[in-house]
Amino acid sequence: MNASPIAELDLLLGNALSEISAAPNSAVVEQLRIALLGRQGTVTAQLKLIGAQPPELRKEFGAAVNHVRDQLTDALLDRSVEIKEEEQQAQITAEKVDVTLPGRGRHKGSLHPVSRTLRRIEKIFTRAGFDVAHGPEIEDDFHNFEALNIPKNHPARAMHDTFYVSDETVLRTHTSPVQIRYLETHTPPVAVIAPGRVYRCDSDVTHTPMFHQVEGLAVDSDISFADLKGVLVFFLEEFFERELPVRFRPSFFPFTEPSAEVDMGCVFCDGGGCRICGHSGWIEVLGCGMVHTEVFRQVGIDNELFTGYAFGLGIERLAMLRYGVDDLRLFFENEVSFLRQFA
Ligand code: 2NL
Repeated sequence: MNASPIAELDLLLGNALSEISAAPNSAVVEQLRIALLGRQGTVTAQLKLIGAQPPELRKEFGAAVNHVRDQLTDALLDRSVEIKEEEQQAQITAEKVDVTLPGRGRHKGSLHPVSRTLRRIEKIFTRAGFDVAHGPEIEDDFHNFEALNIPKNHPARAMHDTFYVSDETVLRTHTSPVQIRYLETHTPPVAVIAPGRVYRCDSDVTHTPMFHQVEGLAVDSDISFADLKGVLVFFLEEFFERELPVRFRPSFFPFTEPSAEVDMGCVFCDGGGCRICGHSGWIEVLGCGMVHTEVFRQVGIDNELFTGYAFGLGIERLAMLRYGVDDLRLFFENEVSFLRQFA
């Protein structure tokens, strides 16, 4: 049994509408448009059949085919607009930038721990009234040794301690020569620190051939050992940001008399005794003393009118104590993973 032509049109419309609404993209919509409304399309074929209908059906059939064509034309247009919007939305989603994501980050450089420690030391001493002086790293015999009461046959001059540049010049073994030069160009009262690189022909786990030192010197008409003690205790407590037990032990340096070595209470065990302080509760941090009369004589300062104190400390050593670094060599390897920890 054949369904009526009108019923077939209804079926065609129903199927076409559901195909259109299921079309996933504009290409499929266009295929459907051609298949339905194109020159060879199924609806176009129906339009051509209007004239072939019996006269009593022609008007109704014609209206029905036109209705189907209009419905499908609208549906195709609606679906393409819908798809265009879907595609645009998908593109926007795909291109969306999440501005709340954390950035990838840039690594900023930072000061080397030795530089940081040096700046910290300079800040404390300049606040206490000290000038900061610099001098050459290649020194002559007079400024590095002779003026400091280190005579020609002194053990500190032996080849194994000093890098000789020539018979008469060396890589400075301490920054004392900077202070000798300072005394040659300034008249007391003076208060100065001399930071910088120093060189010793020595290399093992606790010694590197180059390291950094700060020396300090104060000369005036009435300088005493009590002034020395006061300034060093002030410095250590500022540097370590805490009250510290400090003790002075008698020692010897050719350029000071009397001389002392300074210990502070171990910052790792608070004096209780640990591996770092050799279970003594004390850590040696400085050497110091009252400027030797021979040093004053060498630079033309009157021993009857002036006295002075001097001290010297190793910067790497203080940096190790402050930052808890247990291996001196880390300062010279420049491993980025080590250096970043001081950012
Ligand atoms: C240490 C000991 C010291 C000095 C350095 C000095 C400088 C002049 C005159 C007298 Cl111009 N003395 N410097 C004095 C005592 C000790 O350093 O253990 N340094 C790491």
